[in-house]
Parts: sequence; C-alpha cells; structure tokens
Amino acid sequence: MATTKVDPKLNESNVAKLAKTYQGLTSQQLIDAYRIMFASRRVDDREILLKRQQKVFFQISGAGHEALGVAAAFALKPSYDWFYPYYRDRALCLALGATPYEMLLGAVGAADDPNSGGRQMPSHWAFKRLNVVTQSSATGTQILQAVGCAEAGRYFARHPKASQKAEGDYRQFKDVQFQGDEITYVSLGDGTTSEGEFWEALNTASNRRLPVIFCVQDNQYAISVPVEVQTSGGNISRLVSGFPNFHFEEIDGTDPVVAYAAFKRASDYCRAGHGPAFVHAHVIRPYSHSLSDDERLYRPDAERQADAACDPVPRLQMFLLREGILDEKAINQIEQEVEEQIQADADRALEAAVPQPETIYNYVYSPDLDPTSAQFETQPALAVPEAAADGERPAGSENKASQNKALQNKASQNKTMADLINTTLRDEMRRDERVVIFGEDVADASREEYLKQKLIKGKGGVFKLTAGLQVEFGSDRVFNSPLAEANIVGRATGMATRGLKPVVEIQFFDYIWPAMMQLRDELPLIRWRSNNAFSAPVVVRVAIGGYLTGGAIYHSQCGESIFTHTPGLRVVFPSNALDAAGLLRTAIRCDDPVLFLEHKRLYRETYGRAPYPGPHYMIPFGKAKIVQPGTGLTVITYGAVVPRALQAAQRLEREHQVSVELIDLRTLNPFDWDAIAASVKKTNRALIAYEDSLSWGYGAEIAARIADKLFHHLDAPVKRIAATDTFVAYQPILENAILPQASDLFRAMEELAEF
Ligand SMILES: Cc1ncc(C[n+]2csc(CCOP(=O)(O)OP(=O)(O)O)c2C)c(N)n1
Ligand SMILES: [Mg+2]
Repeated sequence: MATTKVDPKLNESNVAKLAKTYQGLTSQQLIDAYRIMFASRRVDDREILLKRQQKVFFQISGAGHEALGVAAAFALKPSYDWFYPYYRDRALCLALGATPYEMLLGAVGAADDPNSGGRQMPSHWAFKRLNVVTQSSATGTQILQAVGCAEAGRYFARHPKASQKAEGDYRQFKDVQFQGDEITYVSLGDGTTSEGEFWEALNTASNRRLPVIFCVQDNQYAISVPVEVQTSGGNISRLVSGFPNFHFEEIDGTDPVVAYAAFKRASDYCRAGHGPAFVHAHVIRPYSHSLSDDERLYRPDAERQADAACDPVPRLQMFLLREGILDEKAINQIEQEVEEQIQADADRALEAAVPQPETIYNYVYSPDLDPTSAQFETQPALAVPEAAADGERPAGSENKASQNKALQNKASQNKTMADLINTTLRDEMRRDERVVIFGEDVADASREEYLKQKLIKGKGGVFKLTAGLQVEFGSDRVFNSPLAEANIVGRATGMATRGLKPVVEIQFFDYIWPAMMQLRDELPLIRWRSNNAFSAPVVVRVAIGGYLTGGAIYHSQCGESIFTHTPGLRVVFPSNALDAAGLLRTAIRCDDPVLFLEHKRLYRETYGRAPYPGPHYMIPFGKAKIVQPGTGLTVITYGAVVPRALQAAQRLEREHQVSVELIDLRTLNPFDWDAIAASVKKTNRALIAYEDSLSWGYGAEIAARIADKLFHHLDAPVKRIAATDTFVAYQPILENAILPQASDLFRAMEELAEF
C-alpha cells in the first residue's frame, strides 16, 4: 500500500521525537505501520459489510494478525524476496505494496482481480509484481512449495546461465529473476502445523540450510479447535526446537516493534546463508474464523475479551500517542483518509467488470505453448549414434569411416524403454540447464565421495532409469529426496514456479497418494487459479502397473483416471520405447504439468524396443498411434495392454479372419478423439481395453463419448475389458485372473465381432 509521509505540521512539537528509533523502526515507519494496519482492518470491516449486503460472497479476515504482517513486510523486500502467505496476511500484502482496491476486486470476484480474476475466494493472495505467489485454500500446501522456491533461488545463483531465455520450449515464456541473498517467507496458522507437509518442509529447509522464514501465526485456534488439541504440549516452538540450522523466535506478534526486531534477526540470519528461521508469533483472532463461523459457540466472553485487550490496532495507536509520535488529531486524520480511500475503492470495485463465462477455459493449460501442435512433431533420426548426439567423439580411432560404421551399428541396436527414457533425460539435461531431477533413490549415490573414489557404481533409481545422471550432471541437478512423496511434488511445484524444470520421480504409483494434495489441489491449478500469473510445468515420472508376477497389491496399481479427471494435468502413458522417448521430450519441453506414467512391465520388455531416435525426437500430445489398421472392429487401449491386445488381434485375424484396428492412445489427457471417431465410423464396433479395474475407469469416459457422439455409427454395444474390481493379488494364479490377459481380450473381441 502506498504510504503517505507524515506531515510534520501534524505534530510540530514532536519533530525531535521522530528521529528516535524503536528496535530499528523509525517513527515514520511506525506511522506507516499504523496506516497500513488500520487500512487492513477497515478493508476487513468493509468486506464484512458487503457480505451482509450479499455484494461479496465470502469473507475471512486478517484481524489481529496485522502487526505481524506489517513487521514482516518491513523486514523483507517486495519484488526481491518471495512470499507464500496465507489468508490472514492481508496487512503483510498491503505493506508489501498491494492496494485495498486490488483486495476489494478480489472480494467482488472482478475480472481484474489480480489474485485470481474472480476464480478464488478473497484473501487468497497472488501479486505477481511483488513476488507474492498464488495460494490455495488447502492449509499447509504452500509450505513445501516455499521450500522449492528457495531451492530454485539458490540453484539459479549457482547456475546463472540456466536463467537465460531460450526459444522453442517453455523457457521462452518463463522469465527468471533471482537474487543471491533472497529469502522466501511462508506463513501458516497454529492448526496447520499439524499437517505432515509442515514437518516435511521444516526437515528439508533445515537439512539444506535454505533461506526460508517460517512464520507460524498462533491465534490459538483452528476454527474451533484450540492449540493444545493440535499441538502436544500446546506450544509449537517447543516441538520444533530440535531442528538443526534454524534461527528460532517466539514473540508477541501483536507488537509491531517486537515483531519487526524478530523478523530483522531472522532475515539477517537467512540472508547471511546460515539457514532457515522460525518465527512463532502469538496473535489474536478478534473476529470469528470467517463469516461462516460464530466463535461465541466455543469461546466464552471472558476469553474473547482478553484477546480484545491485545488488539494490535488500538495498541499501536496508544503507543504512538504515548510516545508522542502522533497526537489524536493526526491519528484521526490518518483514519479519515483511510476511510475515505476504502469507501472510494469499494464503490469502484463494485462497479468493476465481472469475468465473462466464456473465459472459464482460459489458462487451464498454457496459452503460449500447445503440446499438441506441430512444433512437437519431429521424425526419429535414422541411426543417430548416441555418443555423437552432442558432438562427442569416441576416443582412440583415427579411421572415420569405420568409426561411423561402428557408431551406426550401435545406434541401430534396439533399446528398451528404460534405456530410451534414461537417454532422453540425459539429452534434455545437456540441452537445458534448468532441468533438475530428484525423487527417492534417483541419485547414483548421495555420498558422492564414494563415486569420486570409484568405490561404487551407483544406483540411479530402483529401476535404474536415472542411472549415470548424477555422475554426469552433478549433485546439484540430480539428487535424492527424503522418503516423502508430498515433499517431492510440493518442492517441484515451488521450483517450477520460479522457472526451473523439475523432472521428478515417484517410485511406485501405489505410493503416489501422500502427494495427492499437491497433485490435485496445487500443481495442475497454479496457472488457472492465478489467472495465468503463475505456472508450474513440472514433469512427474511415475512407475506404474502390474503383470509383474508377484507385484501384488502395492506394486501393481494403475489408477490413471484419477488424474485424467484433474483439469490442468497432462497425462501420458506410452506403450513402447520410441513413444516413451518422444513423449518424454515433449513433456519436458512443454509449458504444462505432466504426469508421465511408465509401465514397469514395459521397461525392459522385448516388445516395442527401438533404436535411439536422436536428441530432438518429439511426439505431440493427443496423437494416437494406429498400431495396426483394420476394418472389423476398433480396439482402443494404451500401456501394457497394447502388446496383449495386439496378440489377441492377430489371433482373431488368424482364427476368424476379422481384422482389428488397434489404437494406442499414448496420451490420456489430451486424448485423440479424432482417431477414435474415424476408426469407429469405419468399423462400427468399439472395445476399450485397459489394465485398471473396470468400474469408473478411463474406459468409461471413452465408452460414454462413443455412445453419445457415434451412436448412429454403431452396429454393437460399446464394450470394455479391464481388470476385475479388486486390487491385484500376489499369487500369480490370482494376478492372472485379475488383470486382463490376451485370452480375455481375444474373447471380448470375438464376442464383439460376432454381435
Ligand atoms: C487441508 C485443509 N483442511 C481443512 C481445511 C478447512 N480449514 C480452513 S482454515 C482451517 C483452520 C486453520 O487454522 P489455523 O492453521 O490455526 O489458521 P487460522 O485460521 O487460525 O489463522 C480449517 C480447518 C482446509 N482449508 N484445508
Ligand atoms: Mg489458528
């Protein structure tokens, strides 16, 4: 918020006092603080009024937290440091430079609301120009993202060339700015410290000595649940005090002088590179949790009155009067100016244009780079030697002709899907210094001295997909995460928001669920909910699927439709080595978040091996592959069912002379409806085959669309074949019965052909 210099005429007798400072805060800053804190409270009050008049639709206040927010903003630098606030941080945002008008635009849901363009509730802050990053309503998801943000700042400081713009991929649209001594601020309430992600974030910030200030705003309640129920012993400071490398503060957050001093010490510590800081601030919540809550139901009057006695706004007013910094007249003048401004801002916000319904699809995906476009369509290079891809020469050979021949022979060797994924990762890391890889066990060895001393070979992933990458690119770019899936996706989201390209690995699809909040409520939504102010084009590689003979319940799961049901997330599921290479490259270069599903059974399968297609081979998303053309019926499938369906189709042709058109979708979101429609119009019969359990699976949507759009072309009901509605069992006899086999597919095709 623009602050007004105090008019010395306001209080001529006290000019001398203005020179005095309070823990480093000047009198002028305290006057500014009062103006902002008062404005913050009055914006809350105005919104409450508007809510009662049904002119705004939700209200949550920053009341009681104002002194803390202003103090943090004064100790930090807008547009330089980074901010992951939460909904009580109205005063912080105003002190960083947001305006009451912008906030009121959010309250009415105006098209020009800078936070979200009317997509999010009010007080879900995002101010791109101030480095205030979009936040959600999910308590605690911002904390790991803040850690990732701090990691990105450090990465760019160490790899400044990585920040450069480049044409032809997401970097063209992703400007990077960083400062060598920047800090990331993240705040949360006392209740939110109960979320696991809070602890995961503290652990990583501590371990990596990251410049993050964690600010816990402890108003003693999480809606109606008091702090002693959330936090064992009732004091979060006590619980976190064992984390190494931290600077700790526990303060009265209703006093701006005390809070400023604490944030100054914390920020000095972080800027100097010592590690993170933890500011535990005791504040009050003089209004109920939100306008949907009535705290009188669970807080007696006496407790509420005790809170009110610590209200930071009247407290600062008293302080200014007592110190003779302002007199009553000057205070009245400030308050009147603020009131008038907010009245004018509210009137203007109520007149502001609202978003148009036809804009709802804007920014679900990048408006700049379309991964379905021809830009992502290249041909595999014929016999490109892997080693020559980046100009390397094999050592020790003078004879160029024989050298080339040897390389070509090598290149024409068929590679597995695992090989080509590894090679694609390597090529892209060479090409783009923003690519970083992390996850569980993905490094060759975290104890890199073992590698340097050549004592060990290195691991590089439980399936060895990332083998050799740490050795080639260093531990800054390829490293192990803790065993914590939310940690992986949350940090990656923060990093990508800053312009890095994290290509992270979830070791088994079966264990993706701790990351579900990040994968559902955060990563795919960063762009849409901020109305394109922010984006996070992360690639999440996941080993998926069964047919493993003994994989059992927790190493065989599919479940892709859970993610194709999430707008904003691209979902890719290749069935062979060449497609994996081409699609992974598109995933890495594109500007959207991508869930890249790699079938474990296909990693080293003989089916679908291919020569190395060169370092630029790409396949656009949304383009199916006709595995074999046919006229009798259409089979639509993907992943490990493709080779099984092919086997069944060949048998059908042999035994019944029915030719099957086999479609491998390759990408599930977007998916190639045109290919499906063209085929079904030709064959008039459709079978959708997938490995996941039958009901509510991916095939349900395809079947429904065919029934809806192609009804008049059908000669038979649309059929599905999939796993049983159970999990996958360990004993191979059971596994075979549960997962769709070539024989099941054959029978389904036979039945459909005969209908
Ligand atoms: C993950 C999640 N669970 C539940 C909620 C509903 N909810 C919104 S705010 C809130 C209480 C938060 O309390 P606290 O962290 O102490 O912050 P405060 O509101 O007191 O500042 C709850 C339970 C939510 N938004 N997100
Ligand atoms: Mg609270």
